[in-house]
Order: sequence, then C-alpha cells, then structure tokens
Amino acid sequence: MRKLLVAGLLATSVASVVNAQEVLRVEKISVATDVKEEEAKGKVAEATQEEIKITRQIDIGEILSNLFPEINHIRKGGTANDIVIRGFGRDNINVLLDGARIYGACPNRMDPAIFHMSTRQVAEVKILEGPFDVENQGSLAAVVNVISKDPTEGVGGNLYFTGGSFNYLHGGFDVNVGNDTVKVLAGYTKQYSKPYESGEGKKFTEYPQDKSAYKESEKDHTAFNIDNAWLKVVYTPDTDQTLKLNYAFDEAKDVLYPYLMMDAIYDRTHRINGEYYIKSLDLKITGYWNFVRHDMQDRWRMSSNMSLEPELGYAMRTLAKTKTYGAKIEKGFKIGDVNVKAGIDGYLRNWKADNVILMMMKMDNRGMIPDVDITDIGVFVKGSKKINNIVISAGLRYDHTESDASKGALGTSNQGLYDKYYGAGNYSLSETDNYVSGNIVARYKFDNRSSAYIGFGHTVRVPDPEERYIALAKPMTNPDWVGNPNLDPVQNNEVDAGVEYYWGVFGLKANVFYSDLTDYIYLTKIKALDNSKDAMSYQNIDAHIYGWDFTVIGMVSDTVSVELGAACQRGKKDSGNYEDSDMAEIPPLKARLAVKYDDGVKFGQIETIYSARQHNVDSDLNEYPTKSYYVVNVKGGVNMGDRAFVGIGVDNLFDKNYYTYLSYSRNPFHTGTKVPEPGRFIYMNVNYKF
Ligand SMILES: [Cu+2]
Repeated sequence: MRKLLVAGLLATSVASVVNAQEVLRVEKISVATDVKEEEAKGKVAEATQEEIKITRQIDIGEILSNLFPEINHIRKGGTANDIVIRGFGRDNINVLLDGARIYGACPNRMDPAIFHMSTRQVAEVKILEGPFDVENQGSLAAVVNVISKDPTEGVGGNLYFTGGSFNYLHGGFDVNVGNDTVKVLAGYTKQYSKPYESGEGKKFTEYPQDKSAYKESEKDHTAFNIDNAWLKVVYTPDTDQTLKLNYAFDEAKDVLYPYLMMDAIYDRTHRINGEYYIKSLDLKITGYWNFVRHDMQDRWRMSSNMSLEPELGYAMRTLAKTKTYGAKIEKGFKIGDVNVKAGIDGYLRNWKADNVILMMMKMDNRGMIPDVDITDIGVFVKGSKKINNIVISAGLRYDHTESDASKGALGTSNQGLYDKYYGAGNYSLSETDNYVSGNIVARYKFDNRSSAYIGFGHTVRVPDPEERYIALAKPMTNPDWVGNPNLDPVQNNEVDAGVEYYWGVFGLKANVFYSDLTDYIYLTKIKALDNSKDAMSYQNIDAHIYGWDFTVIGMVSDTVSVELGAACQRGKKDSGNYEDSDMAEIPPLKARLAVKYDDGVKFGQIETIYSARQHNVDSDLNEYPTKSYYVVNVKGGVNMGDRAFVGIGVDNLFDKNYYTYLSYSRNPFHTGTKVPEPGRFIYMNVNYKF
C-alpha cells in the first residue's frame, strides 16, 4: 500500500532509492487477484508492501511481529522467534523458504522454519493470510513465503555490519558476478550475542528457576553464535529459459532458550533448491531437499547436576534430525478468457528425535519422534476471471497423505506409551488421509486501486509427527508427553472479507475473518488407562477463531508519512474436554503507529507498539493474564553517496520491562519460565556497496 501511494504521489523520489540501503521487502498478498497480475513482478496492485530499511537484523520472526499487528512472535530466547498469525501457529501456518517446505528438527520448536534463512539472504517475504492457498498442502490459516535474493548482472557486492547492545554483532558480505547468461551470488554472515537484559536490568538467563535455572557460571554464556553461507546461480541460456540453483548452509551454536528446559548446542542445516522455468510454455519445475540436525542439552542448567552419569555433562539430551524433499510441476494457461494455473506436487518429510533422561533412573527415549515419514502427493488447479469490475478467483486441491511412525525406533522407556494411554490395539502407527481443499473469492474493483472482497476457503492439514506420535516418558514424578495416533486432520472453513481503499493521500486496508475449525488439534491432559500416571497429549476439538485487522496510511507531505495499524482476534472452544472455553495462545489486541521521514537520502522513523492486556486465557492449560505494554522504537539513517549507508536505531527507547503474551510455554501441568522482551537496545547498521 505504501508503495502504491509512493508510486502515485512520489514518483520522483522513488527513482532516487537506488543506493546502498539494504532493503527487506515485506508484502501482504490479498486474495482474488488476477493470476497473471499476481505474478507480474513489481506490479503489486492488490498488495501491501513495506520496505524495511534499518533493523537489528536478528531474525525474521521478530521483524514480522514488529510490523504486522496480526503477527506475534513466540519469544524463546535471543533469536529464532517463531510466529503466530491471527492466532494460528505451529503447522497451522505454512512457512516456505523459496517456495520449499522446511521443518525444524527440534520437538520444542527451537528452530522454526522461518529461522532457517538469514535476514541478509532475504529479498522479500510474501504473506497470504486465510485459507486461500491451494498451491501448497496444508496452508490451513496462512502461508508465508520467504524469498532469497537473486544474483544480478555485473560485478559487485555488499559488506555489512550491525552492532548493538549486549555484545550483539552481525557481520557479513555478499559477492555478485553475472553476465546475461550466468549470474552467481555468494554470501556469508555471522551473528553473535550475549544474553540480552530486560527492562529491569536482568539478563534473560536469570529468569529460569529451580532445576531449569542457569548455573551461575553460565549466566553470561553466549546467547547465540550463528554462521550462514549461501550460493545462488541463475542460468539463462536464452530469453525463454531460466534455471536457478540455490544452496544454503547454516549453523547455529550455543543458542540459549530460557523459555525451555534445555538449550541448543548446535543446529545445522543444509538446503538445496532448484527451479527451471520455460516462459513460452509458462511451465515451472521445482525441486528441493533440506536437512536439519539439532542437539539440545541441559548442560548449562542446574538440572544437569542431577545426572546419573555426571561425566557426560548433561542429565537430559535430545538429538534430532529432519529432512524434507519434494518437487512440483506447475503450468499456467488460458481457457477462453480465464487464466488458469494447474500443478502436481509431492514431498516427503522425515523426522526422528532421540531423547535420554538421566535423572532418578535412566529413561531411554530413543524415538521420542519415532522416525516418522509423512509423504504427500497433491494436485491443484486455480483460476481467475474478470467480469467487468469483478474478479472471481477459485482454487481446488486434492491431497493423499500417508503418515508412518516406526515402532522399531522407540527406546525401552517410551515403547509402551501409546498402549499405556490409548490401549493396545486401539491405534495404528500408520495413517492415510485423503482430503480436498478449495476456495472462492470475489473482488469488486471501485477503480484501479480501490477494491473490496469476500471469500470462502476450506483447508485441511494432517497432524504433524509430534501431535500423532511423540513419545517421551519422564521420570516417575513428571507427566509423560505422548502423541495421539488417532488424531484426525484439522479442517478450517473460513470466511474473509476486506476492503482496500485509497482516498487522496490516504489509504486504508482492512480485513475481518471468521474461522470455523473442525478437529482442531489442541493440548490436553490425559491419564494412563490404569490411572498410574498423567501425560500431556493432544485431542481434536471443534473451535472458532475470529478477528480483524486494519492499516491506514497517510502521506502528510512528499517526505513524511504516517501509518496506523491494529489487529485483534478471539478464539473459543466448541467441543472437547474443557472447563474454560477460551483458546490458548490467542494474542490480544495489538496496535502500531509509525511516523516516517524519507527523502531518498535521509530516513527516519518513530514507531510505537501497544499491546492490550490479555485476560481471555485458557486456565485448562494454566495460562494466566498478561499485562498491556507500550514501547517506542526510533531509527534513522543516511546514504553517504551511492555506496555507503549508515543507520542507527534504538528499540525500546524507554527501557520498559514487558512481556508479550506468547512469552511462556503452554503446558497443562506446569508453567515454564516467562521470558521478558529485551530492554533498551541500541544498534547501528553500516552497509557498503562495491
Ligand atoms: Cu531443541
């Protein structure tokens, strides 16, 4: 939206934004755009587009949460923030990197998908909210596609550095070499930080208590130490064909998660993507493979002192790995005056995690995630047609998904867990699910820029390997954690409506949604059939989530703009085993007001973020109210000629001590550590283009 206003009102200053500023574009896509229009690069007729110029550059989850009131982050530590969109998290939203599926290896989501691409590699983030994506399996409530930078023609590169509070350092470079047939981009970055301090001046390592407390000697332990390297090659033998190949590696070491009872020793990821496009046929073939290996231990916590084998240095450890590979063929064509896109895709997701607990007695929890394979094959078709001022679009998708857990992967301690809680013979470790998803949307165009839409979508996602098959037996006193092999896929029937309206120098974009959920997967407390022990497990419930969001933008002058956005959502349970009908992890009202100055050379912004108190909590999962907060962030920067850019910023200017609603882990048995947001954080970005 901003871009549109800029394009309409500030055509002259747009041209001057060709300089050393590193820009991360974030685009919220609306449904029911013409298929062709949607894909025409640079033409964002129905999109909100935001250009992020100066940030701490820590992680994308945090950046998105800052920008969009309907996106919230789950704060587990200094980095790797997971995201919740409109109250939907985990596998209910699809996060893709360059269109490829990727999943974290950690059963506690220490490494969410969005964490596996470094901020410096990102060109653009595309967000489609609601159940309107048929091109990918399981986009239940939203799809987020994080797209990496392409190499360009010519020789050049960037050197960049960000430094900030709490010994935060982020440095790196990229080098680009290209002619009209072959273009190569290679990059490397390193990120390092000590634990940040909250507004009350305490390091985040001081918050966990009792067994989870950090050892005195580890309270100043490195908070994260991450290396990323990537290589992207684009080959265009003629004007008709494009081949893109991308390899990326990241290694995150010493990542602390005060939210959880363990920390990551390392998290190592390899990603390969390939894409071949023939323009004259409008045919695209893509393939990908990625692999993540993750090691978490409690060696920096007090609990490790209780180890039965002290020489190992830990009392709890999970070693996990996951790989995902898949392919897609898609083709665009026209039937009469209807633009159509059809495709077939498939993927395999494998996940295995081995846990051991050496407290009181040795728990051999090999196969905590028991080598689960999820294989999916799907076909889709979508189309759009313009009838006078109305664009009608529709999509349909069919999926066949198989989920298989391996009994042989289970260790001696967790072998009997499904029998203990669900009864021998009452479940199967392999499931087949077949389902249809689809949507229809009508958009009425008032003029070239303004429009209103209403749409209905039906989407389905299969339970993830953890929800169906996790098997973690804990020492006698603690509850077990066991998947529910009998879970059914989640179905979302949702109606969305919205308006995008431009009036003089003002723009408004607003949406409402109502999601009716059948078999939504929800945490629950269960008892062993012989009543000997309790466990945390999952159940299918019926529920509904509804909400709204809006953004208003005004161009006060050629250089000054004002943005105001807000979002709110509610979630209610309609069935299942509950006492409290409020759903868990539904963030409260959040608003953002920003005033920006941009003359093409100098840039400045004052931003305030407000979050209301959340008292609609699920007491069944031991949720408790979270107070409202209000923070102010400022930043400014200047282009030094065509090659250098320097920016400085202060987040949480007034050093407020505050918590977001998603700052602690939900568990029906106990509450974990509540992790505060960082206190005042001063940073500087320097970028040099060569
Ligand atoms: Cu982990």
